[in-house]
Amino acid sequence: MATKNRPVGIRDYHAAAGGWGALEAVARTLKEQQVIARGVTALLKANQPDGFDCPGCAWPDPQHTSSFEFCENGAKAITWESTSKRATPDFFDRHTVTDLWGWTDYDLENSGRITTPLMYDPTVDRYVAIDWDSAFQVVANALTRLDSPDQAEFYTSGRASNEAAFLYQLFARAYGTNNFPDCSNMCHEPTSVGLPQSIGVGKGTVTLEDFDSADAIFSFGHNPGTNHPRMMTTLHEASRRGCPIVVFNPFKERALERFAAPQNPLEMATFSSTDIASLYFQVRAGGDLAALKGLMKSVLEHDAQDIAQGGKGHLDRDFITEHTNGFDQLREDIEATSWNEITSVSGLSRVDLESAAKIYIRAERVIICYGMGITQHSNGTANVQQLVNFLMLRGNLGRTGAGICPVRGHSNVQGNRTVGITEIPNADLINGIERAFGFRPKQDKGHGAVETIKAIADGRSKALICLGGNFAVAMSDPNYVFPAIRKLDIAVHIATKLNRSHLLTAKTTLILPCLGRTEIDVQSSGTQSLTVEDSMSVVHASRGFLKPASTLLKSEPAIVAGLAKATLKDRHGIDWDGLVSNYDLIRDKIEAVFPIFFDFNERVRKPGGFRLRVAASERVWETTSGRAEFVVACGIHEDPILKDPNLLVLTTLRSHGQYNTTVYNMDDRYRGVFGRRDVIFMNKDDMEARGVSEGDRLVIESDPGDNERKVLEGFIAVEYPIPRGSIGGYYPELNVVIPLSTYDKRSGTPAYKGVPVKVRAA
Ligand SMILES: Nc1nc2c(c(=O)[nH]1)N[C@H]1C(S)=C(S)[C@@H](COP(=O)(O)OP(=O)(O)OC[C@H]3O[C@@H](n4cnc5c(=O)[nH]c(N)nc54)[C@H](O)[C@@H]3O)O[C@H]1N2
Ligand SMILES: Nc1nc2c(c(=O)[nH]1)N[C@H]1C(S)=C(S)[C@@H](COP(=O)(O)OP(=O)(O)OC[C@H]3O[C@@H](n4cnc5c(=O)[nH]c(N)nc54)[C@H](O)[C@@H]3O)O[C@H]1N2
Ligand SMILES: [Mo]
Repeated sequence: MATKNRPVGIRDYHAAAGGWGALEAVARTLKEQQVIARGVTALLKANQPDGFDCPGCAWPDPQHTSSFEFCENGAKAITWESTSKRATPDFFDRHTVTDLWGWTDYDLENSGRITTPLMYDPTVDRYVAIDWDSAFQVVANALTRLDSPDQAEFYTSGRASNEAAFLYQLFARAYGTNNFPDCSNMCHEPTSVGLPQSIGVGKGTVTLEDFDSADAIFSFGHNPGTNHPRMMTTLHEASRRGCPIVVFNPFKERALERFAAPQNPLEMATFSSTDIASLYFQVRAGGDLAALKGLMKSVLEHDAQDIAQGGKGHLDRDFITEHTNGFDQLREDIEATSWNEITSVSGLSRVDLESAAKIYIRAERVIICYGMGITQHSNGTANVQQLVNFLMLRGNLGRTGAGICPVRGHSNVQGNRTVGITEIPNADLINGIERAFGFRPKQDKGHGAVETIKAIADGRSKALICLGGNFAVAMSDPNYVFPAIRKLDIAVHIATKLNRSHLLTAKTTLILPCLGRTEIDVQSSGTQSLTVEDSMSVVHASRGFLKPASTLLKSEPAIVAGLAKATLKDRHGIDWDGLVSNYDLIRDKIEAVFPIFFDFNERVRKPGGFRLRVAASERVWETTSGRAEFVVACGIHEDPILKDPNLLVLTTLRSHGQYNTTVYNMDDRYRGVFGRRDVIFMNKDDMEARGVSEGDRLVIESDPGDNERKVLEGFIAVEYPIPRGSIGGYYPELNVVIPLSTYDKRSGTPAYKGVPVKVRAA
């Protein structure tokens, strides 16, 4: 490979992840965003006891009391927010919305922080400044005019604090709808749907301390070197103490292979690094269910052998008998699945799967971590439940050093759910609101993300309010989504920076600019703290300290309260102004609705905050049966390629230089891609079979089975060591070939990582 001529910007990258490359990247970001002074002080306050919660990811901090934990991509997220660039009314005066539409996503956000409320004026095709009261009134009028509250959609992106999210769901429920599409619908919804059925709670069962005593860690479909860099500290430590780490991922992600910890002086001084994965299995995209059945089959076979030889076997029979249902059905299903099916769909050999199963059996305590590689498939929920089944064979739940660890996305996406952002309210939520506020919200099921888009496209929904995010760009199938959004009566975006969703103007369109995590939030009782919940159910305070980007910004809770007050007047007697004057009062109400938050204000003031109870961590199963359930996924996920060898399975990924739809720069350092994103990673043999050479322009076409072709032209082929049958490229660019109909029917999560496509040279 070394001597080959590669396309512009494509190189082999040999260094370990982390290390000096990461430090250099931070210095560059700081410079580009002109924030040297502001940014550096901000970095020092990230995840400190008296500081703010890093908006980068939801990985927990050791007690939230440690010294600054270096994180390249956390640093990017913070500097991106604390930039000195501003998108002022003057900026919007200079650029029409039609002009801005032609800009790249990078350039849109790079225009800087929005400084004042804006309303779209179609006569001049521009956003113009509007005062807050008028803005609230415009929204209130539009919402009041709808025939039914169910014609409105309330989207949430997972950055909102518990306080903002709680007020937001209270507003929508008091207004009269359960339409809560949220980023979780595109992310860990299979976790929120799958885990409750299996173990009675939709959250992970492990704590950060459990990683110190795990004997093996299995990692499925997540890329922590880029998306959860602080998790690398945990994996680095585990690896150094000899804990095997077994990875299932179609891509050889560099940080999972080897990592140099920037806080390790020896590794930095000697340019050395630590090997992370002890076994790395390049499973085919969409092959995890098969791989998991292979692992379980191997465990059951070893168990039977051991018993035949007079041993005690390898299953935790006490756990299975005492705590679970459905083991016999699981065993039948696994026995009925042939090794032939398992190996052809997973792309892994029986020997490989057996070697991983041996590590599993030898370990007394096992943790499984997983991310989008598991959830974003049309069988995402079944995938999650097979992870649980695998763990339960040896009782790896609810004890020290063992358990399930969904690695969450947005920094407070889990907290948003906990405080009521859900389109499927349960009785506890409804009863809690009635108890605390004296009115009973309705309990019918509202819209998730996919249903929202369909309702808007059909004209059933007419208003869209977005608490953060870039909904239209994050969804699959923009050619369907974009025109739909433009048909709305009203679209409202509570945001920090300009993005493409804001340019999809409706009859009325508003942008309401808010404070970011890093900024001081002063209300009438004084400076406020917010709270967030991390991936391990720890709730802690977050307090910004930078001067706000503009004096006209309001906090998210204040904006939500403003909208609610203008719309609802004094309906249900909720004192919106009072709640916002002092966030302790919002927290009192959170506690009143959700008793799990008892003594909220007191407990959250302790350094490090507190962990919400997760019953499954104590082997208490809040399922309908009161037991943990082995949920069988019959058969193996249908493999499109086995039906039509011309098809490939497309998976979409985040580069190292992006945060979801926010593109910080055009580089994906660890994968050796620089200055471009128009790439499709392909296996050499798949390229040859199609007569494609590296650098060739491609045509990618998905086949949703209806008459609407989804096509993308012009991206280049990059030869990459991934399994045959799998191809990969970047999100959100590739959303154009993902049909809206390709999603997990149980959770509604789009199958962003399992799209059957045809590929040819242009
Ligand atoms: N810097 C940064 N941090 C982030 C984000 C960001 O964009 N940038 N996004 C945040 C959000 S919202 C989220 S949800 C998380 C996302 O974090 P991750 O879950 O890590 O998300 P992805 O990068 O989409 O993909 C993860 C991995 O799945 C692998 N994969 C793809 N298909 C398959 C498959 O079929 N099976 C298996 N086993 N693996 C597969 C890919 O190769 C990739 O390594 O990160 C959060 N943190
Ligand atoms: N093909 C493909 N599509 C995907 C995925 C994939 O892996 N592949 N991943 C999916 C996943 S996991 C997710 S979570 C979604 C992400 O979907 P979203 O959460 O909707 O998208 P983001 O890109 O995180 O939103 C970025 C915008 O949030 C706003 N913002 C930033 N900070 C703040 C803040 O503090 N407050 C407010 N109010 N606004 C703020 C800014 O205006 C910024 O432009 O995308 C999904 N889409
Ligand atoms: Mo996410």
